Amino acid sequence: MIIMPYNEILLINPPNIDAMGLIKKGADASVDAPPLGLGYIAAVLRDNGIDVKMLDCVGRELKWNEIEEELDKLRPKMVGVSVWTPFIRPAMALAKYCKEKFNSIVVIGGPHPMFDLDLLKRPYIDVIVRGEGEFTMLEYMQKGGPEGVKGISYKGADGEIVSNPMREPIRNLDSLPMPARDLFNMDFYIKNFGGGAIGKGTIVVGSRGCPFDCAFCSSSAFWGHSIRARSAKNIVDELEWLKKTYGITGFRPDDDLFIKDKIMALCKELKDRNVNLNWRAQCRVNMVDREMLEAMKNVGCKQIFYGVEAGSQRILDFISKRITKDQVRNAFKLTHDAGMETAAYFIIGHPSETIEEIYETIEFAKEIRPNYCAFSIMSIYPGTRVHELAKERYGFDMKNWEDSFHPEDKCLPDDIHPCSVAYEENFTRAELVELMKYAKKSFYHGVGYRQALNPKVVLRFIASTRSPKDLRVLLTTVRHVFMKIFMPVRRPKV
Ligand code: B12
Ligand code: SF4
Repeated sequence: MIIMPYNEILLINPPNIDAMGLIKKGADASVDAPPLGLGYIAAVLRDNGIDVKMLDCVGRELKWNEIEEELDKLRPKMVGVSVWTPFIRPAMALAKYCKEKFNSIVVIGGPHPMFDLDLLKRPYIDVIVRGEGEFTMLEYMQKGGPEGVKGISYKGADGEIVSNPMREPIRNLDSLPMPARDLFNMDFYIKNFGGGAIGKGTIVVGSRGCPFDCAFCSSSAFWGHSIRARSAKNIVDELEWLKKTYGITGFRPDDDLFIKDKIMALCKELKDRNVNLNWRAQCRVNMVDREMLEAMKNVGCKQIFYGVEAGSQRILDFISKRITKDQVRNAFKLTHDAGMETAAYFIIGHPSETIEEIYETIEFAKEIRPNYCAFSIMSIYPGTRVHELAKERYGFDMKNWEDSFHPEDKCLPDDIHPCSVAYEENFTRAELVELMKYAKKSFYHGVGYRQALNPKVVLRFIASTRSPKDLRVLLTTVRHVFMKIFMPVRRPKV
């Protein structure tokens, strides 16, 4: 039998679940950035002469019937669908549609399928790409089949799951082409970019891998423990191109982890090349110091987001966050001293967490006085220790991740995602939602309203309201301020 290479593919960025008409529009968590993973794969395939089309359902805000119409026109021979757990329902529906209607070869990849190979038991999934997709996909297409292609799992002759060995990580990320942003509706992403203080912008990803093992996160299992970083020159080349092409005024590096040398090199490059962009970054509290924060501030960094996760040291240790409360206090003080705003992310409902520890988190949030504070409930993702603990501690068994869909939930910005699975060891999902709402109210009641009423902040907020998302944040803040003035905040009964 002669095996022919595959020379065309339709890559698909599935829609939010609200596009399926199952929940109210806007109730889904919003996505403010293009799917760069698909962009990188597209760029590598295109450079190697493969015909790549992109169906960017999020960026084009397509409804389900429009997606079907689009697919009926394209009749793809092969599709590559990106699958994140919150998008599993639309992703599987797309895969099924393409297989049943056009008998397409269906390849899936991304952070969900890597840890859920049982998806291959479904008749409409042919291949799962595990880990980095660029060269696995290229080799698979050039070979015209999965046999011997590292990083691939597929159905064997008798329907059993065959997993080839993992592919070695891409060592030199500078050797990758820039993601094919021309295939996305960048106007949508730039308009919806949650920029706030940094204005019109988008994300770049400067590194892959993380040496930490936080219990709720699958990043190091997916990308590996060693950090592979692009050079500062390569990142700034991309930023200059983005500025010239899309007129961005700001950016957000969405790396999992920043290390000081890399940040210092980036700051120097931004300064030497006089790039003049505003930005904000997410850092770990134990990996910042005064010198680094001042260097960031001097080249346009306005805000730093920290994943604090909990106010109880026992919980921080239990989830292997490897930070102390004093490091948190210090990082917030240093960041404010350097003249930047802070945001703190907390999670409620960690494995083994008690009600007292949840209240400790809320009080700690007030103590460190971030300019912005988000509370989420602990969600279970495949490939995490939290998933293992859920199985061990209360017999959690998620055979079918589409079951995680909760259409009854209304979702405010930063609130629970309708498609997330709560960790329910000590509290039910409904109780966790109540506690999360209380945490938010209590924070605004105690601290947030003072920030919100600061005239400088109010003016900046109004000036930077450009998108429906910004407007929603503004209205939520206004509502919280009024709640502070008129409504008492009571602890929920749990
Ligand atoms: C940027 C980012 C966002 C952006 C969105 C950007 C976007 N549209 O992609 C924002 C801030 C909006 C966001 C939101 C959320 N995010 Co997020 N995000 C990231 C982050 C930090 C980087 C993504 C990225 O660009 N990576 C770089 C590119 C190159 O990698 P990639 O996209 O994964 O693609 C590679 C491979 O996965 C694979 N691949 C991917 N798709 C496909 C498809 C095919 C066919 C093939 C062959 C291969 C393949 O090949 C690609 C190239 O190597 C990742 C963490 C991480 N380091 O990846 C989390 C991550 C993807 N997010 C995550 C989560 C949980 C969320 C939220 C649910 C958080 C929340 N509670 O609200 C929301 C969901 C929003 C929604 N509506 O559902 C989880 C997903 C876990 C899971 N199992 O699904 C991650 C992995 C973080 C983590 N470690 O837990 N996120
Ligand atoms: S939460 Fe951040 S630091 Fe922790 S393992 Fe994930 S990427 Fe690494």
